[in-house]
Amino acid sequence: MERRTGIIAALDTTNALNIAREIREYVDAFKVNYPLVLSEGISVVKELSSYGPVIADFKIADVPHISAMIAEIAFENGAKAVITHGFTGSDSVKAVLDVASRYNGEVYVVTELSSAGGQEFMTGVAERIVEMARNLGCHGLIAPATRPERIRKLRELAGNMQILSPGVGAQGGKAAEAIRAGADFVIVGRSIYEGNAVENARLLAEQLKEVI
Ligand code: 3DU
Repeated sequence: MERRTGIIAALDTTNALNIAREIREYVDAFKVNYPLVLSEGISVVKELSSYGPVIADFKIADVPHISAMIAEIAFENGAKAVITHGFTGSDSVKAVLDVASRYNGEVYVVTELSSAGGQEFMTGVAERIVEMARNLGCHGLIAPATRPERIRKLRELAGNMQILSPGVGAQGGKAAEAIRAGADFVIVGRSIYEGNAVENARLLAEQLKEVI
């Protein structure tokens, strides 16, 4: 993913298209998740793509042929990247990568969720997931802004993979701290789209100029 501002807007809101149009100059990409796609339909990916690259955060986690089908639907509808889980094992992640390569698309792998529950099981296997993602040639990782010390640790193992970091703002993480710990991008939802999205995005971009 090409970095200019270091911000990826998570558009978990039905007003996604308007917000994307208004904030595009302050962000590098848009992330869509199930709430938006299940309510608006998959065509929203193509519509959003006219304002910038779209990452389909479907947290793919299934047997390989189903994981591949999900990735195919995301890419054929214009997604530039997909997010997959890594705990499924390498066969499923590889299936997603194979589809991505046909579209010149990118694959980002979840290491551990930014919520407290992410520590219950996922922290224990995150390092192994990073190693697998790196060996398979994935483009990047999703790592928690709520735990910068974990970003720092996973960064050491990540090689050339990019780190995208959610959990900023509403979940308590700090954008600049995540970047300083080794994230390449922060993923920000509510702290942008709740309230004045343009002003929120502009201020965050301004703040991040110092650290990227
Ligand atoms: O908390 P926010 O409103 O900034 O939204 C965060 C987004 O990032 C949301 O779409 C969520 O599904 C995603 N995400 C996490 O919050 C934490 C993760 O570990 C992975 C993805």
